Amino acid sequence: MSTLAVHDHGVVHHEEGHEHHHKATFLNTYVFSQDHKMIAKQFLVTGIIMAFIAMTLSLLFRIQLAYPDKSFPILETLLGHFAPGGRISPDFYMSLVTIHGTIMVFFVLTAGLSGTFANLLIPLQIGARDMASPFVNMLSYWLFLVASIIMLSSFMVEKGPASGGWTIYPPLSALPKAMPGSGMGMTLWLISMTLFIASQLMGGINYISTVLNMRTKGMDLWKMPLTVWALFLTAVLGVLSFPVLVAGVVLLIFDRSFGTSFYLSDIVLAGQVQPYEGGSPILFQHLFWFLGHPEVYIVIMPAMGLSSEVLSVNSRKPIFGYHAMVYSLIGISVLSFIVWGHHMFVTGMNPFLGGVFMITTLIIAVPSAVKTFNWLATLWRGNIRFTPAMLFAIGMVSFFISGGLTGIFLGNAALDINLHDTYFVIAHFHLVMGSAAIFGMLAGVYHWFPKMFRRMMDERLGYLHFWLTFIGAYLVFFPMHFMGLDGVPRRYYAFTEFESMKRWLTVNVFITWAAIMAGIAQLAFAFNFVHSIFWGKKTVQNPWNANTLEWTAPIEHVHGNWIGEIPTVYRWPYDYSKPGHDEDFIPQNVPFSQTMSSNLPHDFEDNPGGLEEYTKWTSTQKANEAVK
Ligand code: HEM
Ligand SMILES: [Cu+2]
Repeated sequence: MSTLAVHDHGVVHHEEGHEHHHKATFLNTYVFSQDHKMIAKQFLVTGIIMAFIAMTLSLLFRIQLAYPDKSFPILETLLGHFAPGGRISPDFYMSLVTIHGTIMVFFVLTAGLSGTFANLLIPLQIGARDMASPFVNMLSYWLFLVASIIMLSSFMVEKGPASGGWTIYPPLSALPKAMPGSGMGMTLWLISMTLFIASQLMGGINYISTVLNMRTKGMDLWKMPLTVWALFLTAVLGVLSFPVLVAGVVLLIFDRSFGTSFYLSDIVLAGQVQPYEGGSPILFQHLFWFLGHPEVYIVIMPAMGLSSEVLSVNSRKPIFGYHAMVYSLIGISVLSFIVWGHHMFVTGMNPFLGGVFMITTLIIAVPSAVKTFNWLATLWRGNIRFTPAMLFAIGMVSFFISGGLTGIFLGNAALDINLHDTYFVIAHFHLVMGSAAIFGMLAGVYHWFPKMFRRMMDERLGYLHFWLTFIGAYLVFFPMHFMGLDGVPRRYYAFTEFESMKRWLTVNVFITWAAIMAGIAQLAFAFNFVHSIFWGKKTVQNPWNANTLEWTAPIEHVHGNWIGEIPTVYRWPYDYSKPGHDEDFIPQNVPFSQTMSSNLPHDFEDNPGGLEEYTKWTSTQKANEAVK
């Protein structure tokens, strides 16, 4: 093996020489690191902290829903004027819902999920020494952190954080005096999101250029693991759709502060006719959902990629329908841009236009079903290892099916007009997004923990975490379908004001207690995560016997990922349980001359010599069989 390290930026120098130009201080190792592996960990830890905060907010408003008439003095002690007399104030309730949704969707499932795994896996799985621009990559994390801090700081302003829901529709968001959450809190929301989007773009452009330009020898697009495909297409979606939200947000800032009227018209506030003319709040909805719909795929596609990988590794089987998996990701990506109108069926859009959006929306069910079918076929007759990561990946599939099915109902305009803004929608997106995407992320955390922290997580705590969360999530979200069908609206502070909804009180109490149980289960995860970083069992280099390149890199993290040469790739990543091979896995960097098994004949395309060798090899195999 060569002692020379060739960096992708073209600098050639001795391996031991790394320290002389990057002195390893605490600050540049843990804080201002430009190493993608460290940035991945930063995204992960920040994402987990944000997830716990958002979860706590949801438990607070669930308590309000379960006990709408009771007061809890402790709430006043904790929240001060946001909970006078121990009851959460209606305005603060709206803020809680808003910030819970915003943090979960953007800060946890977008930044926490993609930021962690795109950073960790893209360079390691395609055989690159780092991102295309490690410096911009570092900036991406820092902007994310600043955005998170600004979002949380809105709890410190007097009138509280933004309210009106994570979609921040005008006019509530555009008129600073409309409600408490339209004031300073909303301004902070807008600033935070603008920085957040800048962070996403920096990250996304880096991921895209890294995948396109920095793959190692032999790693053609059709040899990339599905994780890389999914993270790559996610980045494309983000780069194409987030700028539209920035545009929407900037116009909103203009309306709020500079007297324009992009979104305001015919507004009467406290009996006073407001001077705004022209403009339309519906314009904001178009801009928002042009991001908003692709956004739901920005959160689910990385989860799909991670789960595909975990399912294949732990079934000890090639992923079923690799090409179909990639094409369905591409199909979903393209389609996700032409369906945003399904969030706007009730805005009074022309029914013909509604019909067009309905058809495009329902077509997404096709690639979604292809993926589901392929996951199940991968599991079918596999030699399954039920590691915690595997359970979470199976859980992801389960939630994707049960949440996706209700999408088909909602996609029909005639049904959606009744179901819009009810608990049915809450049930739908918490199953697909709140549960499936989180489970995919957790599958990723359990599976790649040894790669990140060089130690194993505790399995028993992992099983405890899985079962309590899996059962808890169904107990919380399944009953909501029935509430929604009965017409219970979302974002109501005291639904018992209405006689017809009183009968749902016991169900709300049940859901709240299930949510508290699921919340407590997350402490098992938090403990396991922190404890294992320091005291977990030390890992071996390839603990899961997986094929992808990250497991060929040394356990100790080195700058540039591999000591000496970067591995060359000869085969696709799913050569599991191949006849004619001693072990049940063949890593991507094992040449065909060492073992002729491959599941993918096209591995021999562009390699006529290889195909010839393979044919020769199979005929000798056959001859041997005949002799036996
Ligand atoms: C077969 C696929 C799907 C279809 C046909 C579908 C359809 C729909 C429709 C029509 C709505 C609007 C409901 C309303 O507001 O009245 C909706 C809402 C939503 N969907 Fe889906 N969906 C699908 C998959 C997904 C996936 C995979 C995710 C996330 C990973 C997702 C996340 C959401 C979210 C977050 C909302 C609510 C947005 C809000 O108003 O706050 N959906 N879906
Ligand atoms: Cu949508």
